[in-house]
Amino acid sequence: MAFLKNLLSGLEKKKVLPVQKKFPIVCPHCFRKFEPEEVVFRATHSKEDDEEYALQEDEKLNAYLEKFRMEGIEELEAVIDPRTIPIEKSVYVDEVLISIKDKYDIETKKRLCPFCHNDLPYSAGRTPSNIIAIIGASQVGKSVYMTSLIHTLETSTAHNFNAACMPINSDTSRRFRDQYQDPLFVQNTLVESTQKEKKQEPFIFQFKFKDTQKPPLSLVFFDVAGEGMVEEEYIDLYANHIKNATGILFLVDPLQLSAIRSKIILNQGDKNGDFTSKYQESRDVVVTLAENFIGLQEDGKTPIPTAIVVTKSDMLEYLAKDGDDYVKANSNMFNNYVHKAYFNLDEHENISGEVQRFIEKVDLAFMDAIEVHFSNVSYFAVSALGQNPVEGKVEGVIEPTRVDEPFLWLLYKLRFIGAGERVK
Ligand SMILES: Nc1nc2c(ncn2[C@@H]2O[C@H](COP(=O)(O)OP(=O)(O)OP(=O)(O)O)[C@@H](O)[C@H]2O)c(=O)[nH]1
Ligand SMILES: [Mg+2]
Ligand SMILES: [Zn+2]
Repeated sequence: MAFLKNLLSGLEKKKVLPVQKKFPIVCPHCFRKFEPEEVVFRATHSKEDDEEYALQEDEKLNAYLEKFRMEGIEELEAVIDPRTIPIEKSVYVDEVLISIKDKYDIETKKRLCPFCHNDLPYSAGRTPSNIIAIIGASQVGKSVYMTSLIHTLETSTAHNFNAACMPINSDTSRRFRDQYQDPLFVQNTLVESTQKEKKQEPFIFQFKFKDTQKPPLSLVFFDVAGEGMVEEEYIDLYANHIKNATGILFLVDPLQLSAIRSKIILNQGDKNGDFTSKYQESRDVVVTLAENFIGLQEDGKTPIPTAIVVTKSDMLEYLAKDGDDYVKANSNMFNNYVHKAYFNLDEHENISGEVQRFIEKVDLAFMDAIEVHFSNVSYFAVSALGQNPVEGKVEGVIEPTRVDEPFLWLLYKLRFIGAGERVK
């Protein structure tokens, strides 16, 4: 039996994708999907005496900006349709059109989405683009989790999978560092509640394997305002990416579960850590998603792989003290586990089962709502900080627990990494 299992997991590990070099593009701004041939280009210069190349208003871009209540741009360089350019003036790399020379023989590499005219990342069309939506009620820990996850991917997870993870460009790098990473990991302060009125820009990272036979991935992370997650208009305008997501991380906060909140506070004793006073039912988030898009899919269910992630698992230790009621003191939730080279299914099944039983006990209504609307789910528990902050500050070194596991499960489900089981 052990031999068979070994053989099977070996085969599983060898499963690699055929080498594909051209991929459909999903615009990280408007989320329309199109082929790499359909991109348009922005000229890199203007000519006042040529109407075609004069600075002009870009109606498509302005319509996009207006939709998000952002100021339009008066004049921009012309947009060039590559179909008007002779083939010898077009440059293809790995079958993907990446630059053209315009009629003045001036090169442009600025590819734009044909629908909204926003810039496309340079990897567009050359790597599969995977939108990872991080959703959940207000204050469940989305912004902190995204920061801790990306930080972990860059510093250890990528290495464990013989890959490198890095921001797609210097703008993403700067924004992520200034708004998320440095405040948390350098200044040890927590980010403010994400604003509902503000459009969140995507954070695009590349996950590139050292083995060139494996295609790299573009990961598009979105951090949304939890407050908006129960409003139809918000989802429609600011969270459209969820509908087009390749994977969903659905975060649930144990401190917002009425069944256990008071118990945790009580058991915490005189440690005056932060406790969110905001309270929003996770189930209401499912309800909004259901009426907005899941309900329109076949059987009213979405097949998008969805990781249900219990956050702030460090706080569950206060429950464990109370005996076996909800969580065992020796629960796997409290032990970090590092998946290396492949996704360990054994380890995953243990934790998933445990968290599922936990949610069943504390929020059955949410569990039922999930089962009715999501067909591809698994359960996880993470602590992005490894501690409870006090007055908006963390102390010492941040030691996350199991923070990359839900993400690796998504990669496994999307067949970017293999899986294996321990030999019993
Ligand atoms: N104990 C503990 N608390 C955490 C952890 N992660 C986040 N928190 C707490 O949860 C609060 C909210 O975290 P955020 O990441 O800002 O929550 P959010 O889901 O982005 O909230 P909105 O932007 O308002 O939707 C933080 O200020 C922390 O006090 C964790 O791993 N452990
Ligand atoms: Mg936030
Ligand atoms: Zn677009």
